[in-house]
Amino acid sequence: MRVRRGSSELWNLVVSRPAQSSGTNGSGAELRFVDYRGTRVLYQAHLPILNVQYGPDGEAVGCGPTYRDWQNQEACFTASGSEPAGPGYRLCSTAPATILDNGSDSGSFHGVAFHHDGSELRIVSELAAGWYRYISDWRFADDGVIRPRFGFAGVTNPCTCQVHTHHAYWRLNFDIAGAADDRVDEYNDPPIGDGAWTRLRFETRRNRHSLHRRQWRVVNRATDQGYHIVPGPNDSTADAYGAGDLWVVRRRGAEIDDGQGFTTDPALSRARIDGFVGGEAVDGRDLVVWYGGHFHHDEHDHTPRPHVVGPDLYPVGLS
Ligand SMILES: [Cu+2]
Repeated sequence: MRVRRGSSELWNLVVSRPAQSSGTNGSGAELRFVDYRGTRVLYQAHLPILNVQYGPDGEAVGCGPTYRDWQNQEACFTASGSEPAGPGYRLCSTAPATILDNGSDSGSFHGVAFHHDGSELRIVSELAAGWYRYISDWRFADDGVIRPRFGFAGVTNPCTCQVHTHHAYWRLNFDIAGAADDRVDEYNDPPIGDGAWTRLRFETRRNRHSLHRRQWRVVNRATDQGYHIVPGPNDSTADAYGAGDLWVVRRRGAEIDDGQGFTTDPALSRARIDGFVGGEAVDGRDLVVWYGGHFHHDEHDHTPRPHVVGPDLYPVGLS
């Protein structure tokens, strides 16, 4: 998929539909070789780990207690347009509509829908895992901002009306201007160390911290280009089962996910991203950032808020 503005190319990336995505359980609409204005920014980006966790009320009526779900079963949604690249990849003339947009668990298309609304490209797919419906939604703005989004819905079922929490973990393999020589800095305001920005020198797990307005940036050490990761307002903070909010690890080929298939056992389903944190130096390496979003889902809470999580990734030095 390419996005051009006049003679200049803004985005160039390769997309796999969920049914062909990588990982033990798939990983939604998966992206590779993401270039912005001719500079490689991501080697691979996807969502390989996805869990649901029920509270005591749900558990008492036989829900869960947890589910490790899958992200490679495509569900039908509404998307109209043509398929110039073959079946399952639809270029839309109007915005696609998933169950989160129209409340409908039907439609004539499954696969990946592409739509450019004048300022950003959306790459949308709807997934099914049991009675859950998940929305895999990537947004690539013309100004370089990337908005990974993941949405939560379901069909009528005795469990979905019980309070539960969704935990979704993106794997973002940044390759800023090439694979090597990246680093990650953490921002805290008020500062925790000497200044607002602190370099993360070793593999680590970090939590979001709203009182410190905690953010991160991944930059190439030589060019200072990169992406600034700003947590989304709905992304919450991990509890014990939620495992964490952000991890920085060295890229290793075998670490696409934690190898766990579908299970209801909390001890097995809990995301084992900590297992990738081995104390290795990450300053100047080929890096992977795992980013977790935690969505508390209570169908009796009618406060209008999006059933969507995801950070905003702002380009640094890339325009
Ligand atoms: Cu839910």
